[in-house]
Amino acid sequence: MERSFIMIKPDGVQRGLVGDIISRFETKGFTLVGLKQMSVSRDLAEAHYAVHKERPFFKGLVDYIISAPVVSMVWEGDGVIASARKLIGATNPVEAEPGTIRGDYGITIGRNLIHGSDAPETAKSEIELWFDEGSLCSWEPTMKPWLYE
Ligand code: IDP
Ligand code: MG
Repeated sequence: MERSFIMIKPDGVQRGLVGDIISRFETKGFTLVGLKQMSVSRDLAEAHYAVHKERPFFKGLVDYIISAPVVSMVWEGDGVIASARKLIGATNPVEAEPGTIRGDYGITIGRNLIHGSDAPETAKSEIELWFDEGSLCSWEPTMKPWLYE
């Protein structure tokens, strides 16, 4: 079953949106297999966003991610990587559709509330970066026959 790394960024935590955001993934039908609130080191934030290290916003982005706790999660389900990106909405909240997390709660690209892996390879590497091997909890929801044909 596919897995995605999802992180509620410091603004989502500070604004009290953790419960709402988790609820959106839960009610969609995805399965939570990893969850932790944590302070992020500069090294970890830089490694996570290494692909953007030459971009002008990189330092501000890293400063933002380490400025307050984040909630790191791994969600599981068929198509969860692409589906989570849809639940999250466009990178710039001004362009994100109403009904998406960024569309409902965000105003600016520099405070866009949440991260979601963008492809199977990045999901795998991000899960390895953020979670120790063996710390994820695989389980079989009893409602599975009501979610999958
Ligand atoms: P994504 O989070 O939707 O995958 P990316 O383009 O991969 O978007 O950018 C990673 C993160 O970098 C964004 O979520 C946002 O927090 C930040 N970011 C991207 N572009 C800008 C910008 O122009 N100004 C400030 N922050 C930015
Ligand atoms: Mg990205």
